Parts: sequence; C-alpha cells; structure tokens
Amino acid sequence: MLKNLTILNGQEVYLNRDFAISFKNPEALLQTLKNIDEEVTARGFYNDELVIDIITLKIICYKIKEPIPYFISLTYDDSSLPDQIIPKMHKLIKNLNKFFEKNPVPVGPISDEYKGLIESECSSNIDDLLMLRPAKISIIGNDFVGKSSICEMLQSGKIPKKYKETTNLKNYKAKLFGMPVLIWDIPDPGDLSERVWESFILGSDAVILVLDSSRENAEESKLMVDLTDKIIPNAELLIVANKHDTEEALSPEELESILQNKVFPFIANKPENSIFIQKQAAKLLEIKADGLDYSKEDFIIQRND
Ligand SMILES: Nc1nc2c(ncn2[C@@H]2O[C@H](COP(=O)(O)OP(=O)(O)OP(=O)(O)O)[C@@H](O)[C@H]2O)c(=O)[nH]1
Ligand SMILES: [Mg+2]
Repeated sequence: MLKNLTILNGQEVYLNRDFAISFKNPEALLQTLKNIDEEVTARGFYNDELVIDIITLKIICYKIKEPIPYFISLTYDDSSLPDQIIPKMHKLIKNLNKFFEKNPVPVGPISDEYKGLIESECSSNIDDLLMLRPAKISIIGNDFVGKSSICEMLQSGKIPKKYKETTNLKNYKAKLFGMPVLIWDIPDPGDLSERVWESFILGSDAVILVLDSSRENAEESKLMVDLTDKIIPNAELLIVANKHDTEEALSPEELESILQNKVFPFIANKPENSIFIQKQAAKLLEIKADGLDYSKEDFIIQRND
C-alpha cells in the first residue's frame, strides 16, 4: 500500500501527503526524508531513483536539479512493486518539472496557495499511483453470519436487498476514505477444500472475521483465527461480533473469553451502521483521513508491530 508522497526543497515542505500511517510518531517520516534529502544532495545523486528500505517501509526518492532543485519521495510497504511505481514516478516528475517551469517558485516562504497548486498538479498522478496495488481485505467466517452484508456496506454503504447465498469467491472494488481497496467475500471454509480457502486469504493486508455471535459459531471461528495467524501472520485482524441483536448472541465479554481476542459488536442488516464498519476497515489498513481517530482504544488486533 502507498503510505506517503513528499516533495521538499531544502527545509521547505512543498507537499506531504499521508495515505496511511508509516510510523507511530507522525513526525518521524518527514524527518527521515529530510535526512535522506540532505544525504543524496551531499553525494550529488541527481535525477536517478534511489530505493531505500527502512524496516518494513520502502522509499523511492529522486533529487531533481532542474528547473529547480527538489526532492520527491514515495513511501510504500514491502508488498508493492517498484517496477510498476517507477514509470509512474517518472510521469509525475515530468509534470512537476513542467509546472515549475511555468510557475516559478516565489521568493521567500512558500504560500499555501502555491502549495495547493502543486498538490492539484499531482492529483491525477496520485490517483494513478494509488490504483497500482489496492489493499486486499478478506472477509471470512462461517455460512450465514453476515459476510456479504458487510462487503456491501463497505462498498456502497447499503445492504443486499434480499439474502442470496454466496457459493463462490466474490470480489468487490471499493474506496475507503478515498483509498482504493479490494474486498474479497470468501465462502465458509467448509464449502471449499482447505487448500483453496487458504489460497483465497493469501496476500491479504487485513482480515475481517465475521461471527453470528452464537456460542457454537464463536467456538468454530476460533480455529479460523488460528489459521489466519499461521497463513497471514502480518495481516491485521478485526473480529466482528455480528447479529448482536439476536437472542442467541453472547455478550462481547463472553465472546472475547472464547476467542481470547477483542470483538467489535455489530448489526449488519441496518445500512445506517455502514459508517462504523467502514471506519473499522479503514483503521485496519491504518488509512489516514479526516474522521479517522487513532487516539482512542479500538478493536483492531494488530499483528505486525
Ligand atoms: N438479525 C440480523 N440479521 C442479520 C445481520 N447481519 C446479516 N443478517 C442477515 O443474515 C442473513 C445472511 O447475511 P449474509 O450477509 O448474506 O451472510 P453471509 O455470511 O454472506 O451468508 P453466506 O453467503 O450464505 O455464507 C441475511 O438474511 C441478512 O439480512 C444482523 O446483524 N442481525
Ligand atoms: Mg454471502
């Protein structure tokens, strides 16, 4: 997933857009980029890309000399492909160079208006980059627990008009708080061979395990938590205690003691609840956007920290 795009000119920040959280400390990435800029400038690495790995992050950066000296970097996680990113970065740099030729940088501190112009110049290139590798969220769980309802809520904020059993894998393209994502509606593991089920969840950036909140279902689902731990140990997990409104539903505390993990109590047959599941899914991917608050305690089970 893409995490950040930054353009610097010395200490001046022309653009610093976070798509998702890179480091817990919000200042850390910008400081790191400024240090890299200083280093590449001192070494005279002009115009060629430099790919740098920092823990689980990759940074592709360029130091451009003409028409003005600037540093541009794209930060993403290790599952994206630099080969696809590089030509798109070249396009973006070409656009920016044209922009800087036409709109000479004003003397003195850069105004917000000028920064706004830079951002709008980049916006179609950014959309293009974001489409390169949308994050994958797998929705898993037993039959009839509410998986497809949650997929619809994530995609359109609506719920299915009537129940239809999902007999095979179904993919949804969606945007969560502006970020393109792929949502995989994966059938009950009992409906597939174990190998096929496992192959469906491989490559997930995040997993939403849906329960109907009955005791029997919670006990069965425990196995699925263990399987995801084994197959996709880095994917963040959200356990949705769905059908919270039904008589069979156990309390969140009872479910948590069976599953040994936090659960998110939910009711997926009410479209007005869509925003709550959309926010949780966005937080699973650590998307940065207005309306997403990471300071409060939440339901995400973090496995890659
Ligand atoms: N009471 C109640 N019903 C719900 C809730 N969420 C979903 N349902 C209903 O449960 C049924 C199954 O929902 P789906 O979203 O199709 O469940 P699924 O897991 O995709 O089902 P399969 O594809 O057959 O495995 C539908 O009739 C939904 O309307 C809920 O929170 N409360
Ligand atoms: Mg379904």
